[in-house]
Amino acid sequence: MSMITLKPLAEHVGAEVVGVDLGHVTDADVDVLRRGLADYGVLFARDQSLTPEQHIAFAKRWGAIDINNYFPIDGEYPEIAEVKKSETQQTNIGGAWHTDHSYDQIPAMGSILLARETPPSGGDTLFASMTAAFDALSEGMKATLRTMRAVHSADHIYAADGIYAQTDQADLLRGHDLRTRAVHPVVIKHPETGREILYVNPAFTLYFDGWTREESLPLLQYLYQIPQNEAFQCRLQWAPGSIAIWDNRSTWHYAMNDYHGHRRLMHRITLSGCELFGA
Ligand SMILES: O=C(O)CCC(=O)C(=O)O
Ligand SMILES: [Fe+2]
Repeated sequence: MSMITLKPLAEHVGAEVVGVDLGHVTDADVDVLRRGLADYGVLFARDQSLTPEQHIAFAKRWGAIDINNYFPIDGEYPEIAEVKKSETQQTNIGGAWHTDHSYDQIPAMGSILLARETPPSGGDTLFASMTAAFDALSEGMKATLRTMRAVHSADHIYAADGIYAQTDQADLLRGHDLRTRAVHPVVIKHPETGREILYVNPAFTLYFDGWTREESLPLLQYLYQIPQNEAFQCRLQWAPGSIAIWDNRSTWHYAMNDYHGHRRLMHRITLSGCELFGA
């Protein structure tokens, strides 16, 4: 028996987890959370004063841990990546709509992000349901997209000549010499629920397989504006000790960069995933 209650945060995505100390979860709690993550795409809990060891132990209840190749790692705990912005930095991490790790052939399942230091206001994270975005399309568009694949990469973001290299996050990030490329179905089936998901994102999707970038962009842009409708989103407002667990297959996220002059430090553990298949 688990004492956990899940309270939906919005119509299509997100639930707040109440009645749990994530530092001491039972197997029954983990089952409820696993089902909740599949149903809601992102789970959010407040006031979880986990130590780094407890954060890692909780992550291991979900499966294996991926080490992100780009984010700075907390020296003592290689499993924990730091997502941070100082008082003097202008650029944040994740400040545009994206799905983590779609540039990997076996993308990370999700992440467990724990807020350590938060600004007095701002610094929220938005999540969008890519299941709801797919459901909103016409049957004709759905059928066409089911036949397509898309090419993803992170090189234009993280490489030595990529976007972050031009910013004040450049010195913190690693992996400038890595090269990534992955091809995934445009419509994937969620490995647990079987629900269909629109699996392209503005950060890492380059073009449709077999199409040019120029040919791909108009359709990609059409698809991208759908989850940007607030009706498909939820918003997480952080305080130290808030924690989010998200599913990278069924959601996009966006870290707001509206707290210049203040520090924000998050600890992220990335959860390993599986290969993604179409319908
Ligand atoms: O800082 C955040 O709220 C999220 C940053 C992000 O995109 C990530 O950790 O994957
Ligand atoms: Fe992200």
